[in-house]
Amino acid sequence: MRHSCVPLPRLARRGCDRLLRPGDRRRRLDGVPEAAQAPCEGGLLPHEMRVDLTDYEGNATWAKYGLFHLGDASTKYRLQVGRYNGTAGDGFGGGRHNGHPFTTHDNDNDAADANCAARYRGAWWYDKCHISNLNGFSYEGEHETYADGIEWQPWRGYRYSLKTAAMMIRPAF
Ligand SMILES: [Ca+2]
Repeated sequence: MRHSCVPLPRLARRGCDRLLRPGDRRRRLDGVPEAAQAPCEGGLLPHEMRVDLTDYEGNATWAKYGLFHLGDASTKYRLQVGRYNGTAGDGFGGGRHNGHPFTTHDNDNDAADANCAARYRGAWWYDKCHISNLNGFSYEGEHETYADGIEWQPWRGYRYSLKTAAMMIRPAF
């Protein structure tokens, strides 16, 4: 998992400081794209994220988030995601993943008694447990087991493992 933010060159850092100071989430400036109103935490650049998904029947869909930020290792790579739009449905919505740290089969940081990564054969920002599981097992389409494939529940539900899933991140301004 790569960190979602990159250090800014000096010029861009000045721009970020002009937008928002660390910890300042309220200050707004005219002409600044909405996504750039996200916190410039520690002088790091706010990012947006797009998810592209396909199934085995030739369908494609997408979800875009105007706000995407991962915390560093000290936060266990806590996810901040919001401002959804798209055709796939919001697979990070409903408070299920936003604000949660990352869980793997050997590092349980989720909100469930069990380890969601072990139970659902993935690694993700689990709550207890998920409405998306893009690191799940590749069953290549429909499967009998529950929610342990490459799932995006709002689109194909909990018993369909997707053909492809791509998460793309770029600076938000
Ligand atoms: Ca747990």
